[in-house]
Amino acid sequence: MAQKDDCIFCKIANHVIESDYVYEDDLVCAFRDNSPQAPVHVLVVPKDHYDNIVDGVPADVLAAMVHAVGEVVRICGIDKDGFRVIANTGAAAGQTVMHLHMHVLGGKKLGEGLI
Ligand code: DGP
Repeated sequence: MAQKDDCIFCKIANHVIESDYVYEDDLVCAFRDNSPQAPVHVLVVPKDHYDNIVDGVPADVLAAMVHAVGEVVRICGIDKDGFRVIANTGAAAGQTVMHLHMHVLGGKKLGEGLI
């Protein structure tokens, strides 16, 4: 799997378009959401294109995303207070950018419901 020409997150993850990056390694990067829903709202995305979390994502990429979540919460200082990780999957779940991403949200008391 590689990049997709018309995908905004492919462009951001591979620095074709620059963004407000928080963390990066060989497989993934993390940058601040441009419509933040919490004081800390960061998106963790793979550099290669996968539509969503069940789109045949290799185990090393998934592991790199989970590792990146840990780095993001430490860097942003929300590791102790609690945070939320969300991967909206499909339009019915509110996925608007069809490139796998995990939202990392924190920095305030979050709502208690799941939906
Ligand atoms: P979702 O609804 O789960 O697909 O979330 C997509 C998120 O991506 C949404 O919170 C807004 C954010 N987003 C969309 N386009 C851009 C962009 O060009 N730059 C950044 N930083 N965030 C974006």
